[in-house]
Amino acid sequence: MASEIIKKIADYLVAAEVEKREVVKVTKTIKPDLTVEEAYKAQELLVQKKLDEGHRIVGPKMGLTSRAKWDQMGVSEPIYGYVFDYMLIDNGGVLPFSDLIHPKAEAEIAFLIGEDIEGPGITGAQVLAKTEYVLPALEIIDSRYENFNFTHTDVIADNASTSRVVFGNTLRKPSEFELELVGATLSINGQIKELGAGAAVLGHPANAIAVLANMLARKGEKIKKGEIILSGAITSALLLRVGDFVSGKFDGLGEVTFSVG
Ligand code: OOG
Ligand code: MG
Repeated sequence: MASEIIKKIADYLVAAEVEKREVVKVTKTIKPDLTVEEAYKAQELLVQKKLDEGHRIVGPKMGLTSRAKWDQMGVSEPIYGYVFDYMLIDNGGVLPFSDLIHPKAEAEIAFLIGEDIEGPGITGAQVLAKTEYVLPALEIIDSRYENFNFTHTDVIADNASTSRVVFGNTLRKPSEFELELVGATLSINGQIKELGAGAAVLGHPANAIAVLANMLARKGEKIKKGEIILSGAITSALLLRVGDFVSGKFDGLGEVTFSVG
């Protein structure tokens, strides 16, 4: 049974998302000594609330898996959260700015999982063997905390800032690539703002999925066949404004775009 205080944290963060309102971080308001275990418990309650409302999980996601993100956010340990069906935006579609608080965009490589992956002890090579396809993605993160100001445990409780995702249309077999060498650019209004390669994500994006499998194993859970999983941003995230046209280009995996309306 979750304690009252953990329920309060989940309610606080769900309300902030629904009301599109930034809030002061949990470790400054509700629970200064929030532990990693309690933070994932709060995240679990938040996820359950969404499931109870009829939303469906697309897959877990990894975050804070590159040096660029660690430097940008001041938090340097990988975390996971969950992407839901209501968060999906079509490639080339519109992100309604008024739906969110202070969205930022990230370029990521996603994995469509072909077979269950159960930790502990999973390696990147094992992940690749169980990956049906890889595809490019843009994640739109929208921390519910003011100024994206949070600690490791705050961001875990906030479902790892997960908000919207645009998947690309090009699905390729992972064996066709050296994913760590896949270059990516992130542009706004035709100007390249960030660039990097798959290796920025824990040396190889499949390593991020392996870390996820091993983290889920601590709770007796696994990565499931059919899930589509973001491996974490390759570069730092870019703050979005109304009217922006955002494009992520990935070598061999095509382009993913959306406009901010
Ligand atoms: C946390 C979420 C990070 C990623 O890809 O690193 C994330 C944040 O930066 O607000 O999704
Ligand atoms: Mg991300």
